[in-house]
Amino acid sequence: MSRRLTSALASAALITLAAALPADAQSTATPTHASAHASAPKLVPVPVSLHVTSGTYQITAKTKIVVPSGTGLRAASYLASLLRRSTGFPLPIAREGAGIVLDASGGVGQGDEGYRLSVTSDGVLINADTGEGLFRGVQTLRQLLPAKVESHAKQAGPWAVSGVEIEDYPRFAYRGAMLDVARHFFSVKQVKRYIDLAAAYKVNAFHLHLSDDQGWRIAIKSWPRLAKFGGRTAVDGDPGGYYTQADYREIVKYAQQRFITVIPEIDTPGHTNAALASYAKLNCDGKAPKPYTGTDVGFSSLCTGKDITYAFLDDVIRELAKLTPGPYIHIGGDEAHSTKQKDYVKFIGKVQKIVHKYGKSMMGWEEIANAKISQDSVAAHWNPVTGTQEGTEPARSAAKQGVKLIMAPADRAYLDMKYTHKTPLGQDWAGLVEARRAYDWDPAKLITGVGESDVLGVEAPIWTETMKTLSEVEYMAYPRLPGIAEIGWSPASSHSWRGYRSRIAAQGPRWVAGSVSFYRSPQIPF
Ligand code: TNX
Repeated sequence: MSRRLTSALASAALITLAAALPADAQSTATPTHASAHASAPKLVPVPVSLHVTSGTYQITAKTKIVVPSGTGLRAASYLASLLRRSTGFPLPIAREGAGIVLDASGGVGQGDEGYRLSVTSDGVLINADTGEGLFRGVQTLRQLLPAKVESHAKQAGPWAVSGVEIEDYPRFAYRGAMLDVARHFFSVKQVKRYIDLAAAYKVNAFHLHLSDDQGWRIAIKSWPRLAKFGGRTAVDGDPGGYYTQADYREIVKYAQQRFITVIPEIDTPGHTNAALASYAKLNCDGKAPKPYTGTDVGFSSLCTGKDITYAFLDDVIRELAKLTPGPYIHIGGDEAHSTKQKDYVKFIGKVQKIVHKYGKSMMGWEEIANAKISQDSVAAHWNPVTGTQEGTEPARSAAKQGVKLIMAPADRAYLDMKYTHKTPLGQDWAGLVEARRAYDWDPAKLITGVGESDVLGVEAPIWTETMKTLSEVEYMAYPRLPGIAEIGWSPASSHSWRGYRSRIAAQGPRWVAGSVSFYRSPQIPF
């Protein structure tokens, strides 16, 4: 992902240039945002530029998906399976001819994720410099089709795509979704569905919170009791579970096919009761605590003074790094209230060394920036920002150290916060987060001293203390997750609640067709 990140960062710089232009010059650069035209297709995230043109293309039983080079195959097979399922058409993938053409021969010049899409009566053409760019373009094409395209069963046509010229690329390199599989466990099948739903909104990182006080969810061969014993529990005494290494590989591969990087998190030094309960020797007093099924935070800590702690982490990180093609290992680092600050700072330094030893960069929650960390590390800002900028020290410390930030403020981006006081699931410690609150903020303007170039991107975490089924998770994630994804992808100049509100409303019928459970926010005209 690092090359991709660099080029996406370069395109972010282009956007910054565009934003520096006077307002009317800017409007020529991005003349027709979808929000401005009633007839414009309603896309989330809104593309950089969109022109409605005349002509309509019909997908029929004779339509082919044309991929002039092998680079486009991943995007083509994704599109083919999606369209075959709902249209019932054969949609063969061909090397040449007309139809839906996915061309990765380059010339777009907007980073790895950039693409151009044009629809005329003769066909659909998606151009990109990479297979990844084609894949993002395919997600846009999907939203140009009738909502019933999301159905898992065959539907009657017509399958019309109306004329459009789109040019598009992301504002930020990182647009993440995080799923907590530790508080409640979710099967490989459920995880795949969550990944798939996020891919539709151009999310490109999937962060798996694999361990916490209540459960350890990944098999580590050198420490088998972590999963076998530590994986048994979940919040409220609900059934636990864990992924075998083969399961994890399957998730990684599934994400890869969608150009999504998996980031595994082993939370340390706090949030570690499941590990401490599995191995007595990891505890300072040599005594294993009981498994924990409550929802308190901040009571557990690895024994930072013991050598075995680092031998343990070396084994875990080595095994995880081997299974993970992406550039990051997430080491948690949040809410280590039971670790003394001086021990915490030393601990983070040591863990960062282990992560580097296995060829990866360290990602962590923002507290890791209270330690001196290297510039390839990434810190995720999560503490809610009050009007007074209180609690923003770690994020500012990251920026000062040249460490990039992911913005995931709990009072905007936490998908486990209740929408209203009536929401049956979720928590409210960071306040209520209705659809508008989740969308209406700018990651580069949240914290004084943390600007556009300090921000790698955004992330929407979902913590599952109160959620046991995937449909509950979906209800909390939709419509908020697409809002966060749009903030990460679309140019700052396109940000408008009014425009977004009508575009996100148009996603409702798509979720209905795809049986996605979602919250019908009264703020959105669904
Ligand atoms: C805080 S945010 C946590 C999680 C909880 C979440 C609940 C963060 C890095 N830690 O352990 O699950 O709040 O909203």
